[in-house]
Amino acid sequence: MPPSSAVALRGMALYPGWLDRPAQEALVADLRAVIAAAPLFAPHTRWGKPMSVRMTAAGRFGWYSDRRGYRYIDHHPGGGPWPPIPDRVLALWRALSGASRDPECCLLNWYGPDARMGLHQDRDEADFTQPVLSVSLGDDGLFRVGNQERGGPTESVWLRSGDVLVMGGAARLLHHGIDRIAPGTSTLLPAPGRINLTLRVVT
Ligand code: MD3
Ligand code: FE
Repeated sequence: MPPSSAVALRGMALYPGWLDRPAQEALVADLRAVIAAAPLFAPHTRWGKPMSVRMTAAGRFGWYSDRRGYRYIDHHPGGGPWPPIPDRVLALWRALSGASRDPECCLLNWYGPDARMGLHQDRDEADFTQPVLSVSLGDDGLFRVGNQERGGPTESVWLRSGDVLVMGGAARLLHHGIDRIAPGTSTLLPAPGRINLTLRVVT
């Protein structure tokens, strides 16, 4: 794949098109196996409303939420184990994250045409000195990044299929979200939608 250099976005490093089309297709094949072993589910918010993004995970932990709150759990909500993180995903983490530890959770977010994710911080992990790495596949997603505190100015950028984003240092605690996707902008997936992988060290 042609190595692209990083673009700085509020302290995050964006690698546009880091994965070429064959690499994206290979990753999607790996993720089909993950979803077959650990089916997508819709986490509920604390208020009992299902989130529009469907999720599953690979690795030691998966992220889960229901009326009892947000947390990591060591098994799929259906009772089975989380599958292992695919080797090519681990290779991506080791190449780009700069982290001293391997990821313990590979969250898989599936966005249908109307799904979105509100502004939030990722703070359910124990060690904020460990970076987060995210991979976008399929249709474009409008990513919004804000500040460490609530409120203040935000910046938006379209994340496209094959883009990789690394959040380390002060950027690790920035508010962020996905306002919407643009259905039909990619031919990678058989139906309109977007997949995001978010890799994190949890403990
Ligand atoms: C900036 N996912 O799973 S990826 C999430 O596209 C999440 O599904 C979004 O936010 C998605 O928590 C955004 C980009 C991202 C991921 C984690 C971050 C940006 C981040 C953590 C800290 C700062
Ligand atoms: Fe997040």
